[in-house]
Amino acid sequence: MMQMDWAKGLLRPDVEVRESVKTLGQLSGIFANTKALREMDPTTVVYRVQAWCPIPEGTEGGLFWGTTVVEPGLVDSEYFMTHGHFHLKRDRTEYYGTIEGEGALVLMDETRATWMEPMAAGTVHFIRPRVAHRVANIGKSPLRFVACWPSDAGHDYESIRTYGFGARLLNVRGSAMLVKSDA
Ligand code: S6P
Ligand code: ZN
Repeated sequence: MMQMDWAKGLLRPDVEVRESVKTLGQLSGIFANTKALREMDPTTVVYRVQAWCPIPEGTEGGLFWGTTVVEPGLVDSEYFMTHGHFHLKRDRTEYYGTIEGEGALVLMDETRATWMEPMAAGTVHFIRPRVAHRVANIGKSPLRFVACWPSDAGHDYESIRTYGFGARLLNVRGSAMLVKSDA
């Protein structure tokens, strides 16, 4: 059994919980404006992840549970966001559920068609097979969400590092807009 603090959107820290922190320095390749990024503190935290993986990674038929907190912020006009990934087993799906904050779930299929679903307290999102997913914080406070995914899904970060998403979520005159990427 695990304890979840639903108000904070966090699992109770425990030996069973894997925790990771992603900083601007670690995410340098994913933001468009590398010059603006270089002028920012590379130790700035962009998001934190907890994962409860009660069975070995790769086990067929199991499920993992995790929390993510994305901080508010911008690199030039691009919102702070998660790295984003396809699942290594492309047909594996996932649920995201928003605890609090204001965000956008950016989704991309294998033809690079990219779209978004708004995230706010209470929204539940089903991520379909063969769809890459990334979350941007478009608000002024931390964006907190939970995730549930198959234990044999795996993560393909490489495709995103190399090709990115088909569009970027930018702050255009104060509003969040999905703008097609050149890459
Ligand atoms: C795992 C699930 C989430 C993400 C987390 C960080 O399948 O989608 O727990 O790992 O939101 O995003 P990323 O793209 O860095 O894994
Ligand atoms: Zn995933």
